[in-house]
Amino acid sequence: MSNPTALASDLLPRHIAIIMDGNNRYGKINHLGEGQGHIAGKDALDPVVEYCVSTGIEVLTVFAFSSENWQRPPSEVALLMQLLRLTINEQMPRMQQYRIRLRFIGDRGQLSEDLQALMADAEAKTADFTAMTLVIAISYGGQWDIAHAAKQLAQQVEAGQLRAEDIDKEMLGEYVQLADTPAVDMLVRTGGEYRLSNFLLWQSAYAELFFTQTLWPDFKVSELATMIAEFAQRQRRFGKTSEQVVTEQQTR
Ligand code: M2E
Repeated sequence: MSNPTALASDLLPRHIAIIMDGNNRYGKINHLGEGQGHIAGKDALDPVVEYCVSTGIEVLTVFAFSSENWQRPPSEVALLMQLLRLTINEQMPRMQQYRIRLRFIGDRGQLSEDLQALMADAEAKTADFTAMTLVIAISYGGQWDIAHAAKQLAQQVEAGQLRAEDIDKEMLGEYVQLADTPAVDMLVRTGGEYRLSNFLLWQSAYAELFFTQTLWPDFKVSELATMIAEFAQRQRRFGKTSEQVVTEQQTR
């Protein structure tokens, strides 16, 4: 079944990004052991992925591990790395089943060789799938992303292949991560904080923002569906004065 909420496809987000926050608080509230909140959070993504595929969302990007997360206690970093390994291995049959392309963004050089190899292998095995693209941001930061793009242009200038005066936002936009996918339409943050936390800064320039108190392990597809309906409402007003919207509704 495609687009089960029956929203016109021009009112659907093409690219949804999610900051999956609240795992540690979920662990504390539910008296789980250290790191167990992340284990609970690991499984909350599956129904969200299935819902996005069935709704016709083209790209879903999730923040699994930020540039700043390296500063967490070493035991938590180690657990998250182990969970990443485990999750990638676990997800591969599902990617095949749903024909989902898996991609990773972030500073891979920071990750262990075996994790880098696992990521490259997962990308290669799913490269031809077109039902949806699932992007996992690991060791990712929006400022790193923009600096990394700037460095590539600077190297071209240094090599005499590019003139500095020819650099504009369109050109820089071709070198940030996900330059080949639609911009983020909808950015969701769970866990009750009202911050972007250095997620997809460039790619979210015009994104509609959604915040919820729900902790990530408690996040349900029904809440995402409500947000997508709200997104469609907001799109109907996009770039128009409230008077124009009223006039349009009257002439319908
Ligand atoms: C994820 C990673 O906090 C992270 C722990 C591991 C699972 N996770 C959250 C992810 O974001 C890889 C895949 Cl293939 C899917 C989800």
